[in-house]
Amino acid sequence: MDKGTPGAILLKDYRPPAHLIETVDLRFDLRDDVTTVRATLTVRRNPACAEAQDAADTVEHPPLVLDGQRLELVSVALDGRALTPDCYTVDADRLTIPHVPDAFTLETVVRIKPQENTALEGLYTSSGNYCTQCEAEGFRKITYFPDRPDVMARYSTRIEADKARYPVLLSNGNPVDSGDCPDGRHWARWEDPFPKPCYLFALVAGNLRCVEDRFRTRSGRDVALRIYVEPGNEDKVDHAMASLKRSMAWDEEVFGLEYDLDIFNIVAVSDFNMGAMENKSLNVFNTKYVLAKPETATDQDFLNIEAVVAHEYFHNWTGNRVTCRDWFQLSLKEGLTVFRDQEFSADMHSRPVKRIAEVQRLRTVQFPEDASAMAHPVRPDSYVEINNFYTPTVYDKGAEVIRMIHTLLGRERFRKGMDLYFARHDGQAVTCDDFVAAMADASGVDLAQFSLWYRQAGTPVLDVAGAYDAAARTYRLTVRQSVPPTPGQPAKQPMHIPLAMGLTGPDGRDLPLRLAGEDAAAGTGRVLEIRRAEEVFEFVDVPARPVPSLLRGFSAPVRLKTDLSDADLAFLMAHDSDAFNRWEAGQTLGTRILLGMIAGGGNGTLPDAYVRAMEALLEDAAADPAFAAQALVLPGEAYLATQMEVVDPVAIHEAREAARRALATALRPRWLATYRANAGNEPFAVDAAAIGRRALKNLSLAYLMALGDDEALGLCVGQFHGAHAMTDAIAALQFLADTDTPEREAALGAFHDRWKDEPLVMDKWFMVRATSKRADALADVTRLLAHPAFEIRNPNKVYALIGAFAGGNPVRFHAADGAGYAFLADQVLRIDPINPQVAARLMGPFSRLRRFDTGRQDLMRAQLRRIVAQSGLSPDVYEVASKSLG
Ligand code: B3K
Ligand code: ZN
Repeated sequence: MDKGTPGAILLKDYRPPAHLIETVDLRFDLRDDVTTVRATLTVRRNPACAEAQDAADTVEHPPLVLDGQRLELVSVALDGRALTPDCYTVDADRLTIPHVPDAFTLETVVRIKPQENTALEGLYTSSGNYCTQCEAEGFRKITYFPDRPDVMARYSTRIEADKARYPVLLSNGNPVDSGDCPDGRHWARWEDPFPKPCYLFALVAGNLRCVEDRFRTRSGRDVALRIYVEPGNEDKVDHAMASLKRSMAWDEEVFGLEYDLDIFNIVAVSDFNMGAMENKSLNVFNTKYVLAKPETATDQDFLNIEAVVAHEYFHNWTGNRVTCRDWFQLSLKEGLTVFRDQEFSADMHSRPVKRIAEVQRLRTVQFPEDASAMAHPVRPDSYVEINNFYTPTVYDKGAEVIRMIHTLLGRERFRKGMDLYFARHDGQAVTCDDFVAAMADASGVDLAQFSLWYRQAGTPVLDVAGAYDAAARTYRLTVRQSVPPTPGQPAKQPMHIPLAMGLTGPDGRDLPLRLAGEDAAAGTGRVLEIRRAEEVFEFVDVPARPVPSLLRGFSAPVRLKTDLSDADLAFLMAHDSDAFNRWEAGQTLGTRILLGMIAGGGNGTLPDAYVRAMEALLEDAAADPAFAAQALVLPGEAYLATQMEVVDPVAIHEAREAARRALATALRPRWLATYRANAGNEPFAVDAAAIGRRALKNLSLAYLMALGDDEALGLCVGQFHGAHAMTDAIAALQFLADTDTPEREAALGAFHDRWKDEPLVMDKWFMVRATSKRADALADVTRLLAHPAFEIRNPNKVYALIGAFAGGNPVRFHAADGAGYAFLADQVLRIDPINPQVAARLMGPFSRLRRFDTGRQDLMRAQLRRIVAQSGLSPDVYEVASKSLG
């Protein structure tokens, strides 16, 4: 990390808070022009700091410093006495009161303008309803407060608003009282019994409809579950509600964790910077992760909703009951909660298929970040704008770190570690080290070297070579590891890496594994622990040359290099007992072939062995359609890019398209048969089997459409117009959108006319156009900026059109003339004054510029310099732009 960046906050500068807040009483008066917030805080000097100061003989009481931004201060009173302006100072970021007693009550009154808040952080309006987003540092835009997660307080909140326009008034905890005011207004008071950091505060006021259900916890507590949506959307919450109930049951069963209040509320809002927010008992969600019915949402949407509902619910323990000491520890709650939601989804559906999706995301999003100018450890040690650190590294690599602890400890000891973590830290704000200590203490496993995973950035490389000695019947694996340099970390230490593996015998079965020096074989699969730069493992009693199956289940987030031959990979593709590694072997082989084609070989033909291996998968597809639908996909363009020294997006696209056409031609009758076998109009269900059949059907259609003949086009158009489920409609639309046919325009027009009043469905329409492989994609995207359904202030729209083009259409975004780059820079500059978080997030592709040829690098740098030169740039965009320039 660049420690020299101006304005950077450093982990090593952490100090405990000088003052603690015991209770917070908030009164919100919501009016059209302005909202008034009266906050009454009971404050006391932090005894921990007071002792340290007394020991150092400093008698002087520390000043009270409260964060606050964009607040109009009306009054300040201390212990009931109004303070005159000479008793405090206010600047753009804080309120400071130099002389305060040890314990006191502070009352502030401020005015804010939620209607003008386009950054969607703090209190803002969405479709005319009020809502909040406080994580990470939005509470300071609502009132003066020590806005840091290690200050935990008990909250009570009174909300007053016009009754007709805002019939629903919600905050955290339990509703304790409500009433009418004389002038058509009403009020409600909420109390949250659990102390919490201010980033978990939430308020909602609006015209919302509620769908209600119940859950009885295993200790017999009846919990009211309420999902609030805008009128008209009540028919789209069943799946979210069912997902919530499944999550609650799963957390009790797997982790023994029960819900702790009588109400759990979810509110869906259409203007939201990210997916959802775990505010205590009042989760606020992007509508994208709540609303679904088969006609409007894809299978992937259904899966995402289940995962995000679970994720936010799981935060109640991992994040809310035990929270982060400071924002450097963000992965304490995020990595752990992602791991928990991944395990939940794996238990609900197919574990290998879920794992494949996780690894694809890790490799195409997190590995590139780890190799970019924005690379940072899972626990960063410096940031300029914390909102830039809600990253794939903190979330997804963070989850991998937890998964590795799970692998090293095993299920039972991991559970003991979790129990100890809660026993020690319930109600506290703690660090990643505290989590690792609980795991180590509960299990007796030494995790000292392991904790480097929190501190060292960069994706480790594991280089594994095998040697069979037929005479001695031994098989030797030599494992070497290295971690590449990253910004601020030129030299790395060896990591503690769990390497799950097996040895596959010539008959395709796993061999018993016995290491030299062991008395007997201990099963057929094991986890080798790599700790040094080089380790050698010698297996004895190996009857024939095995093919090693390495990194089963992707047991560590590393780049694996092996000396396996193409024939070995084809063998594993057919026989590996680990489903993930069967998929992986096919991907590795496919990657080799495609990289060869990219380098100019093969004139578009595929090795026969590869085609036969794919054919075998296709023949067997009915046994596990969901797995087949993954295994039959060629490595994606984003993944191939990570495998090249210098990324050539055009060559990648052309080679992959040629390979797709070759596979389509070679196996056309089989694709057609598979399409037909899975195209029956079965009743719609969101279970793993039905999702798998739809995925396989649509993959078959994709291959047929790669040929684009009349028969394929006919099937595609037929599917589009006859589809009952969005999964089928959008798949067909996407294939048509790449074509140059009248059917394309007809389908896009029909889809638009049917769905123009459904914002989430229109996002899909924008996304399909933005990711079209046609040469006119950028011109189309530029035109669509003026479409009536596009709104520059709505994050979903920006991500669906601009984000999808820049991040999801590499061949057009990276056009050699630099037009895509100029377009993205224009949009970043336009959005930054409106919403800095969204603007900064759009810049992801620029932060990876070093991976491209010098021509493209120069063009991207020129745009970054144009961005940095802009006056009044937000810290969010400035940080990404300046670090990307390097
Ligand atoms: N904790 C929130 C993310 C908040 C992002 C702030 N910029 C959602 C989640 O991870 O559950
Ligand atoms: Zn989270």
